[in-house]
Amino acid sequence: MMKFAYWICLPATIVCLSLPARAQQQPLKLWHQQPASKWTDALPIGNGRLGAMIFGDALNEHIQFNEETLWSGGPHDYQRNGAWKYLQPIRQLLQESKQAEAEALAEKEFMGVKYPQQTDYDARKATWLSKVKSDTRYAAADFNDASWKTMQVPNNNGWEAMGLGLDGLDGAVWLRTAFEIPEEWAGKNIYIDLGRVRDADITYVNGQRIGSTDTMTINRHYLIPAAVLKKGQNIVAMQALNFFDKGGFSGPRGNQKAFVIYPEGSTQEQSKPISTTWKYWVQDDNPPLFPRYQADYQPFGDLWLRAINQTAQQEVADYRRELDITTAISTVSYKQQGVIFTREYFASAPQQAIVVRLTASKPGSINLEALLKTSHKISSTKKIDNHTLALNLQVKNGVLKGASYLHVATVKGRVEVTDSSIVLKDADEVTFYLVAGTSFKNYQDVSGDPDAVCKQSLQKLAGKSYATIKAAHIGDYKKYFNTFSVDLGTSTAAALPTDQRIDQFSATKDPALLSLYMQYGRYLLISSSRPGTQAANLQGIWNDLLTPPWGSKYTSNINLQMNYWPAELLNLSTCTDPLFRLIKEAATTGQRTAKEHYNAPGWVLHHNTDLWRGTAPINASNHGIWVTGAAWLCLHLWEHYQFTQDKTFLREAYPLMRSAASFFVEFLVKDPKTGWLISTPSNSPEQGGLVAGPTMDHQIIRELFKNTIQAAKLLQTDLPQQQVWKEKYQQIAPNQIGKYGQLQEWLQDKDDTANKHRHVSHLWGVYPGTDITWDSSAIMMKAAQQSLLYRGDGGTGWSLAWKVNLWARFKDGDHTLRMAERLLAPADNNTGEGGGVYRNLFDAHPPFQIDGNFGGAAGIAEMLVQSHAGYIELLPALPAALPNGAVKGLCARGGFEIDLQWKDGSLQQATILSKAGGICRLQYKGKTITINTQKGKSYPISPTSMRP
Ligand code: FUC
Repeated sequence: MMKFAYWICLPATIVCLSLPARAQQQPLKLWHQQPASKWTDALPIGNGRLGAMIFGDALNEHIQFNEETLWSGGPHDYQRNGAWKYLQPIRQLLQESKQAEAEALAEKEFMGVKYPQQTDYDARKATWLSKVKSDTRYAAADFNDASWKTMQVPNNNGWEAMGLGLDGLDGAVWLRTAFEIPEEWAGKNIYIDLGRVRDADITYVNGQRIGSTDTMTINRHYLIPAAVLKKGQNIVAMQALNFFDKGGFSGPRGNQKAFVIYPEGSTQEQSKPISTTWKYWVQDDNPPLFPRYQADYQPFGDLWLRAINQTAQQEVADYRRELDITTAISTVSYKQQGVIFTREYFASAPQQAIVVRLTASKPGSINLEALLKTSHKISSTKKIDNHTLALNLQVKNGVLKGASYLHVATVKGRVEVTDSSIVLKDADEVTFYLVAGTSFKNYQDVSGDPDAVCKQSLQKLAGKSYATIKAAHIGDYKKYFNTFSVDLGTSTAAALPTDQRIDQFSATKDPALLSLYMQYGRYLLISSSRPGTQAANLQGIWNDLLTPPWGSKYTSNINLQMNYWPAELLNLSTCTDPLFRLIKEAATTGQRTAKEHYNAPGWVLHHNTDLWRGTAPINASNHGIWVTGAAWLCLHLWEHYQFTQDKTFLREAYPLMRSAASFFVEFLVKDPKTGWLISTPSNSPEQGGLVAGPTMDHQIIRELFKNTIQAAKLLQTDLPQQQVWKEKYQQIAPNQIGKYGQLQEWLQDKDDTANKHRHVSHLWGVYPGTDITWDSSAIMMKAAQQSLLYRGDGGTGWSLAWKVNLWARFKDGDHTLRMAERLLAPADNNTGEGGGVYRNLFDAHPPFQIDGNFGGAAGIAEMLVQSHAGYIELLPALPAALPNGAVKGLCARGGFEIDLQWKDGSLQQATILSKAGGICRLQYKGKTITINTQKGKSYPISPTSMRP
């Protein structure tokens, strides 16, 4: 081993002074020259518990807000008792290669329990259906629908997303439109095609029923008998029956056309279009609650600030809105009739309040009406006192209640609070404090008092000036944010508005956008996951939909974990606290699932969890039965120890790891064909169906055993178990190389090289795991790389982010950067949405899903430092396009913090801060040095001696 020189034992402070202060040159701001026109243009703020999206309109400001514990559902058991009786039969079917039969049996007997229960639901649904179906007068040709509203169809994202105030609408909705029959078709039977409808429909023409379909996946293709048709105008009326989630016409499946008619005997090619403007009327919006496997995260409300005395005609000039991620303050400023208006917005953690401050350059200029609205149907507003308006609500599909109080403080002017608004006239300055709470106390207890939470928060604000509150917010935020800085170079593009930077982005043109993206990932984590709060869900804490994509819950076959990939690395270790609480709670519910589904000790988590800590299999047996969620989460416990060297933490975390490991001791079975221990039944997320022995599971379980043994050794405990885990470890099916030189995704060599699936599960062992490294097996590493080459460079947001990390682990800096560039591609263009970023830099799956932001931030760091293989490697995957840069505060396993600078593609200088003492092995370009460090000391590395 070669050694290179280093200077030792200089205190960190001296070292910091000796480094050029390069790393924070660029303005870390997102900014735009126009207000948000949609939610993904708006700028997010959050304090871990309360989140808000700032639209920034000058005359009609919209602040959509969330409180992280407002979810549908309620405390209940998710596991299906006695499901374990079917485990062996399912395994047997898989062993006999009867996958379809295994999935069918598992679907029937092995999935978790829905809430509310299916049996009650079926009866209630039948009663409801017979009631709504019996009233068909709206189908008649001569029914007068003049008072109905109109809707443009189809609505791919449901009628909820049409801006018609129909968010959360389930039930029976009538839709009507007219169509004309060309004369030459007279006397013919006519086909009408209407595309798909969520969820069921009964369709009539001129009052006659022409068809009905009760699944959302099939195109509505109905024959209208000639006898039903009239000369000239005909009326088609549909009763759409929507039981849950999105509703209405969802467009045709495949290449079919929708909203067309054509005579029997001809084809769709000869069709004529009919109107896509339909009248609609909600007949019944109260269907029985649809049983769901898990709950949905809910939006809370909307604060609107509407200008009075100023009309849209009065021109707004010099408009700018921005988000400064160094202070976590968003600002809007504009000029109107010579007056400069400025607003500041932040989510204060010390005060547990969202603060909105309005000022104007001319006294008495602020005139507005503030309204609190919500999409929750069961809600009301009321005046609390002369400065406070309250919003109370109750979620429809669950037990939780919420309250939000809006308190206003003004300088000069008049304030009038009614039960529905706060009106301000002629004020000099205005400050709003928005607080919120729910009845959630923990996943088993919903006895909280939301009004009391709001009152308490307001009390804490009493007597404090805006300046004090703002200063405390900045100080508090900076404690997290200032632990890390990065400079990847800059250019003139850095001065452009964020949307323009995104539109023209490449790493060479605008390297500063990459560092902004990295820091934005940290901003989003600090804003959505702080000690004491809930873990960041699929959308962090930001959500405006009652039925958000995938419930905006916690998907644990990649997405939840990816949210925390940057936490340790990017010096936000304490932001993992909510994840660890989630793990602890899921370990309790997961024990019941382990017992009832597998008759096994320990805990298990399948591919999703929610606020109520569901751990049983959900959705469908072909992908919901996937057993390694808990094991994967345990890696985060071990990583926290690795990065912090905190033994007290390890002592608390160890029982969770031990419990997860004890599950697999029981669960793994011997494959009769190979003799290896395999994981069955399970799935390689989320493809290939229910199988025996997916590679990913084996990598995760090996990692779990390995880390649990190491933890037990450190804690000097469980000697006999260590031996058992070791034996099991050795017998687990190994990684295998298949006939295309690929790393096999399954036990059998059946990979399809044309498969472009977003999940690259079998590469888990490369990242985030350590099952495959260049040191342990270069051959396997190459096979993994080959697999990724086959999979290609495309993907959803999070999939791209995973590929950033993987290419960094393969140490191909240029490919890593290429993936990062794709992750930063504009998601939102005129032709639709793709994986990339929205105008507010939120990650696009699409739709918005925050994991890509976090995974991407971690992946950029993996280009600069890696520490998973027993040593710290500096600049392991530096791309040619980023030859110069600096980073400070990047963390490495072993309890080290690293500052480094590079120039012309080579390391210039590095400093290693040892936070826990102990041996530090450093590698750069194949050279390794070992430093015996002391806790609290910094070790600058000599630049001259590091060149190869
Ligand atoms: C998994 C992924 C999807 C999405 C969802 C939340 O099911 O396969 O792409 O990210 O989680």
